[in-house]
Amino acid sequence: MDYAASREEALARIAQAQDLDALEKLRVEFLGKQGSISGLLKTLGGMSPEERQSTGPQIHALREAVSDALAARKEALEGAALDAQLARETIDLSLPAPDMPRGTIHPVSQVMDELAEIFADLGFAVATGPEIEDDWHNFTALNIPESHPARAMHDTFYFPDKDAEGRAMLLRTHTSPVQIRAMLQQGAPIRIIAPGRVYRSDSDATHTPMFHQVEGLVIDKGITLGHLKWTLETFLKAFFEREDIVLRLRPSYFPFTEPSVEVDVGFAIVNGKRVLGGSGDAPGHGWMELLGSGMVNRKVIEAGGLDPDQWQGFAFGVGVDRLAMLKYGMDDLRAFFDGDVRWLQHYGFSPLDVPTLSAGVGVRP
Ligand code: 2U9
Repeated sequence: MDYAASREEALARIAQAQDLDALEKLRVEFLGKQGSISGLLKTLGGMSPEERQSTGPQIHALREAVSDALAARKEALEGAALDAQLARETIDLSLPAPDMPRGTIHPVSQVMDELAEIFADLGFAVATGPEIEDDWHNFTALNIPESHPARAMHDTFYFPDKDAEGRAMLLRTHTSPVQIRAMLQQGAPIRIIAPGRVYRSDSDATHTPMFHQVEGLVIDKGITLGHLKWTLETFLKAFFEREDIVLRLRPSYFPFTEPSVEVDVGFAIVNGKRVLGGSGDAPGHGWMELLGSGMVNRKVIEAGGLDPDQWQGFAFGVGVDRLAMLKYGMDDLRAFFDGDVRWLQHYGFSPLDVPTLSAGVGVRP
């Protein structure tokens, strides 16, 4: 056998391999388990000692040469591939930067950050939950049984199929199921706000099928309407950044709270626009309905797995989009969801101005 010729042929073919795949095929052909050189090595076992002494070193030298050539060619091909990639992937650092960053923080995100900041200072944690809910968490646990008119009133988006437990599935109509889940999971006491998207099949100038809510829930011992009023007053003063915010509590009805109160905020008319602040009873002033709230219904505390004779609480709910419009002066809710970059340039916020209580929660861009 002419090992020198085999070697020349193998090295020539390796030198001609154009890419790593072709080279790998050659490695398998020569040195793989069934490879030609591996085959030669296996013949050593059947040779006489003299034959092995003369042939062995030639076969080993052949294997060494082929293996070195494969490694060298591999390095060369990899180097060439890297060079090609580096040549391809260039960044022109001399290009001018855009004249200004285009993205801004959406007013809804800004207001949610402001709410989290203000309520964190009052000891509330932020809780979130699924937007696809079942009718027990969204309705039944909140004292809205199947026959209750509130179920129809919520204009619910239902899914066609029920879940494994036979519960109707829906897009949550309020963030209240988040608080039910929190009561069941963490027990009492509780101080949370639940901000997020909610869905109702309702669409006109002031209603969109998806909007944002924040709800709050406090469960503890000896909680009264006084705690509710102080909390909402402190929140609204911090949010609107005015000390002269005046609240008016009116009796109302919600299935999940008893007693229930609607909260109005006093406003004045300044240059034809409503500006929050002062008593709504003053001349030229009025009251604007802003929040719903109340003491958590005993049945809801029970549904949350707690004993209503031990634990009491208050809850409230308010539209985040509505809060943003009032604070930052937008007049059309639909523009919130158009994704128009010009609107965002005007109404959006700088990502660098994070709301803080020390620097002001509502820093304008
Ligand atoms: C639990 C118990 C009670 C949350 C509440 C309201 C009153 C309310 C509306 C405000 C404007 C919805 O966005 S809106 O249309 N909300 O009036 N929400 S009390 O009560 C709860 C929640 C969870 C466990």
